[in-house]
Amino acid sequence: MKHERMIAVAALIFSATLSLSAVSAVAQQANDMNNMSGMKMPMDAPSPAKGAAAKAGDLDISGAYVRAMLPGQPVGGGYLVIHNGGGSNDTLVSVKSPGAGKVELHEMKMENNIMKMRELKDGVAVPAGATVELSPNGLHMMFKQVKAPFKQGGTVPVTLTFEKAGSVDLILPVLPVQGN
Ligand SMILES: [Cu+2]
Repeated sequence: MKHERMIAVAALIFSATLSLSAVSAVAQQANDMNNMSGMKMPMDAPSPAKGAAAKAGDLDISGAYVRAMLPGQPVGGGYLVIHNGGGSNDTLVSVKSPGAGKVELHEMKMENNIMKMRELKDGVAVPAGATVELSPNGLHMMFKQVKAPFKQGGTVPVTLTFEKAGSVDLILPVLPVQGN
């Protein structure tokens, strides 16, 4: 009897290990594919093909996504790339989402070896001809008072408002924390 139970437990552990290694194999494959593209990108850089894209006047928005939230994580992070193909400077002044009480624009900065985050009350400048990236460990959208934690496979609608280009709606996919 006792022996049978031990076998059952061993089988359970074995299948758990198996599914874990399947997950890491998939992650490895994703990394290999990133490397094959020949572009030098940090491991957690967004893949523009996976994110949402939109146009607002002279602005091209691409690679827009939010990260799945970990259990107990109080806030969500959102990222995108904005290219200003026009001749005048613009500014991303605000972000709104029905999925969060408020969305702030933040930046991360190293100060005395400590990563600090602060709100950019004046928004994110998008100079003429420039490409501005909101990415993990840099500029980002911070979703506060999130109504339901962002889950992989889900979506989060947002409205971006620019000083000159006006407002644009995007549906952001929720991508896994690793391997996106
Ligand atoms: Cu933040």
